[in-house]
Amino acid sequence: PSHCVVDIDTAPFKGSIKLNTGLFIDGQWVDPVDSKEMIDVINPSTGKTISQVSLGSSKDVNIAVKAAKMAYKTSWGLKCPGATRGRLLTRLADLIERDIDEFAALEALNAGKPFHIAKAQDMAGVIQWIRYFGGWADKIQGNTIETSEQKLAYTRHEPYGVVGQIIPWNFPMLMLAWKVGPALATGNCIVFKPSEMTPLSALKFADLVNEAGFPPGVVNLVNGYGTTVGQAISEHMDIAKVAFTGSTLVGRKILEASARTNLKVVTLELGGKSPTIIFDDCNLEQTVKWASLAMYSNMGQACVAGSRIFVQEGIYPQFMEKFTAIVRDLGRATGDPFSSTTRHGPQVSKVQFDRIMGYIESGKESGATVHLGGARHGTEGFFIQPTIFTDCTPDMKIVKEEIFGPVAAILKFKTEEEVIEAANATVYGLSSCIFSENISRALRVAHAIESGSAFVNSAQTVESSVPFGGFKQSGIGREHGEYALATYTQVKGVHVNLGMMI
Ligand code: TXE
Repeated sequence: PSHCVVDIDTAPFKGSIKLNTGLFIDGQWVDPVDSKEMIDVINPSTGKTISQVSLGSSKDVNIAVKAAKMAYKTSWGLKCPGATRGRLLTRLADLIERDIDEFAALEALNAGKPFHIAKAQDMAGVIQWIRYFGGWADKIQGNTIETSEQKLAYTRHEPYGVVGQIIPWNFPMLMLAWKVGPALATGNCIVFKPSEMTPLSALKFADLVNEAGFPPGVVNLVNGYGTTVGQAISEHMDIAKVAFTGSTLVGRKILEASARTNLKVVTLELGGKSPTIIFDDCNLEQTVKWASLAMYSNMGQACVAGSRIFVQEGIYPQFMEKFTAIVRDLGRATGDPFSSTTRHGPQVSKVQFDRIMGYIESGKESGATVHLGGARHGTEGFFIQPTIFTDCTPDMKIVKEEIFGPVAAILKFKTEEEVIEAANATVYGLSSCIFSENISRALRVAHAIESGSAFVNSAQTVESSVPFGGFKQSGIGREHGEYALATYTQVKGVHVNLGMMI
């Protein structure tokens, strides 16, 4: 059967990992209804196939939604006390922690993340997020509302029922945790699709959902392509809400699908072209490190990547000298994700590699200067050197479009007013970083930038408790914190007559 168990030898990581490669529906591993085709899962460090997983279709989505509906009616949602949901989420977090090395190895193998970073950051985040939302599960509360003495009015925050979740490849487990945590805490059942490029860690996750003791059908996984399985989730009449992280292009398609079908609630976490703004009065030693992290962490494949770096002219030469040294060091730490000295791995796929190389070419053609990098690293796999472009102007593609790779565009500025205007001259609005030791100025600029997150004298330090999401075309809705609960519940106003007569 296609839902076989594969043994993945992750040497030099110790041991091998057993994975079910089928679809996880109603608490069981099953074959797709139709297709006997499989999806090749590629190791981006080598370009070679690691394994194959089942390829689902809209028919499998239908079956998964039926199972989720049944679970919602019988054993989850309002049928299951919040404390029980919380305990299951906590148990799930504990099991993920037990197997953290295997998860980190799968992320390293399939997504090209340096193993030690996948463990200390991605997986630590996954555990934190699931625990955090486990803590919310018995604290979902409505309000009583003062109306008149003859009336009791109150609100209930009820789950939607079945929600769909479409997961990207840049943080396969972390993005899953961001979505699964609040959905389960609030009592929803889930049908989710991992990215077809990075499905391996989600397969292991599904096994742990069973081991933790979630009722069958509460969490269902359908592997497949966006245009089939993703589309079927977006169009499904019995899915009441869909959460998506990915490209702005696909985000639009999901909204359109909702408009055409059942007007399901759509939350979107999309692309960005986030500014990093560096003032003359910054703490330079710290700033260059944060700016590098903002731009190059996860090989630039982060929605919040600080890919437009605005540097005030007074500090420009010093900044460039120190920043270049740091990025050059990062370039030297490029290589095998399983090596303990690696800090920069491959891009996730050939498609992404080609896209990014295309942007590097476009930067050169449009007259920007390659200050550092600008080429492939090595001859095998999808590695790209950390790259810095200088002499950039606002009209260039590399300044306007999301590259989603390790490519920074540096822009010089003079005044605060000028940089606010330039930073806001984008259709995106996900994040921003502001560096200045003048706290009044730093906060003034943080407030003036049109973005859903602003990091002052830091970067990428997202928290499970602080809302996260996009202004403008970077998205709709917020993840994390109490705000995420609001996107997984619908509010009912209940009116009780305590003595009104007609
Ligand atoms: O994303 P897609 P791609 C951005 C980034 C990147 C670009 C393209 O700029 O270079 O998007 O990446 C599923 N209906 N981000 O093409 O296609 C797909 O199967 C429903 C930013 O890989 O958006 C996968 O599970 N679903 C981002 C998920 O959408 C569909 C993270 C994301 O893939 C679908 C990733 C459809 N019609 C890319 N088509 C971020 N915000 O962090 C595809 N999918």
